[in-house]
Amino acid sequence: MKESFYITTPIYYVNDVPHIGHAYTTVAADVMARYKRLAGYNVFFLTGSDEHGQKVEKAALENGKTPIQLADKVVKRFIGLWKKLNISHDDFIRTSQERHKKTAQALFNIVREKGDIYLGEYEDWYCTPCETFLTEKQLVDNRCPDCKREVELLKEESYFFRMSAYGDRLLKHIEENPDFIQPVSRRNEIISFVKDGLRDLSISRTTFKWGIPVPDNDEHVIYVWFDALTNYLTAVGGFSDEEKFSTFWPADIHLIGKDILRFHAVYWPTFLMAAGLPLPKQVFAHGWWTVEGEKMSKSLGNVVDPYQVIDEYGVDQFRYFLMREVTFGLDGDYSKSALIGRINSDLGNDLGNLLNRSLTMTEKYANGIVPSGGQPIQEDMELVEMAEKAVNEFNESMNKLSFNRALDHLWELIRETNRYIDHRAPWKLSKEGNAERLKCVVYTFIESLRQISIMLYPFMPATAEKMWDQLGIKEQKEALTLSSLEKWGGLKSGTVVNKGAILFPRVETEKEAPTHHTEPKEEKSKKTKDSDPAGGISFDDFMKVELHVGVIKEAEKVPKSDKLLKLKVDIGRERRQIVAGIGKSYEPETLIGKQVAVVTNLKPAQLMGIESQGMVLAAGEDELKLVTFEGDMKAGTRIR
Ligand code: ME8
Repeated sequence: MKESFYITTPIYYVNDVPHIGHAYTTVAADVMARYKRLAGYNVFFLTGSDEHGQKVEKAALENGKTPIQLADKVVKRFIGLWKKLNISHDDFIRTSQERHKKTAQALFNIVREKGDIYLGEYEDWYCTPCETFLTEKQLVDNRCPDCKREVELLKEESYFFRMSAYGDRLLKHIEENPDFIQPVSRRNEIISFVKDGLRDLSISRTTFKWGIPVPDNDEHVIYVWFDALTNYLTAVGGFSDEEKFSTFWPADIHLIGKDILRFHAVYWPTFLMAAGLPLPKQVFAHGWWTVEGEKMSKSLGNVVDPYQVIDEYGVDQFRYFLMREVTFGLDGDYSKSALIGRINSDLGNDLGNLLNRSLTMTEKYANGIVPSGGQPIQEDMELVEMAEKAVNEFNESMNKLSFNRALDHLWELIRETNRYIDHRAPWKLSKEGNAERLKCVVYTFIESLRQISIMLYPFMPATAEKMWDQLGIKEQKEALTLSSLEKWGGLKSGTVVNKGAILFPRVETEKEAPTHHTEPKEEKSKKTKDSDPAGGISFDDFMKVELHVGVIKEAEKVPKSDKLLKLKVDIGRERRQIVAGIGKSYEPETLIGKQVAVVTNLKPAQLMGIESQGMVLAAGEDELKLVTFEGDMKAGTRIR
């Protein structure tokens, strides 16, 4: 029987619409769920909505709605977003559902029967927006330490949970299970919180009605965190479906943001201990997103709407950015320029370009049919070994939820495969008529792409599926599993590739608009004035032009132009995209590896809509010859 894997996100409040923070946790959980399915697990992936409590009741009132009307409306926004984001949850739980009411009441009863819930009187500070009780000591200037808003002093009859009785047991559990709370810095925070001593917890309210009634005393509703946390049991049949429950409980991972760690790592485990239920295996608290360096807030008007980002940049682009940009567990900053940078460089230049050129060459040199691998030699084996290493490191990182590290390893393989193509130069092998080597090289880079597409799948499922289509392996189910990566060569020879549309079109930025072709007139006349009237320029003027040795890494024709070629040129510190008018004199393939002279400080220009970030020097009118060097020169060497 398949091993099970149960992962959850927080259930989100319905008094607010979804933003990038909610998208982040849910995408991360989706990545993990997809990864585990790929690895053959029986996965249950849960997300949902937290609908009860004073906050929702208030928000509904302000909107002229009943709480359930508000919840119904906002839930649609969440469900719609998950669909748009390709979230593959197995269930969406709403705490207003009857199935959940039963579980929450059952848990309450069990703990009460055990003697760990008692009726008392409650007097404490309460922060309504955060749904949090605070001790006098926790207040900062008589305000909530988290949201800095005013707190209320509440005095009412309340049921209490005897949390104080579980501090030692909880501490022991945390210490004996190093993975229980992750990452480690967060674990230490919780340890010191528990060591300070746990107080009994008020778990019911009489001051509002929008909640689950306490069994046998409907003057009280169950406190929202006792209600909300129980959702994790409801969805896997807690107290109702023994078979399902024993399959999936305890949960493998509760994935949450660091804001709600205490509820998950202190309250929740003590409730479960009192009920005699096993504890979740891990609570993982990720970091916090800011936006362009600022805290995200409605009043600042900088809340990032995921719907908008997806419409503008694409769903997989957004998913990739979220998972790649920050170390999972640490805080991160969202900015448009960082997102565009990732799309253009990692996705466009590295991945998109690799797929595109690989398929073009498979069509050109192998009639679009994956050849047999033939006899790999040392230089092919280097890539094979690199792939093996990337797969191992990828898996290791994924199992630690180090998503950005996993992507780093994957991108090392992508870049290495691009380099492999540069060095093995299939166009040369073709010219030399070396059919055997050519077959082997084509097989090697296509098989590498298959492996890449599988590792990419949890992060960018729609892209991976497009790649499978283009690689012709969509129907080869056995070639699309994680275990197929354990051995090189899962791609069948004879597979017919099917080159499709470019996956990641470049995102033009505002900065790219001005070019030297549209330079304002005043600037031009000023330059003329500055130049030497005797007809020469000074040495200093000449030195203003930065010239460097560049090595051409990629070259392709610009569509609809017989003159222009799009080059990728290594200039030492970076790779530049340069559009050069040498298409009538050179075939793109013959240029790879050539050392050329590059003007590197020209303002970028747009040529037929393509950005050119420099100029390659050549001589001649019709028949152009590139300026090259007598000996071997390193990319980036200054020319003077
Ligand atoms: O707390 N950066 O719901 P909630 C990163 N209903 N993640 C963020 C974020 C940000 N700026 N903002 C929100 C609740 N999140 C309770 C949970 S669970 C039994 C009950 C994410 O709608 C992050 O996962 O306030 C955080 O924990 C969650 O949204 C809070 O969502």
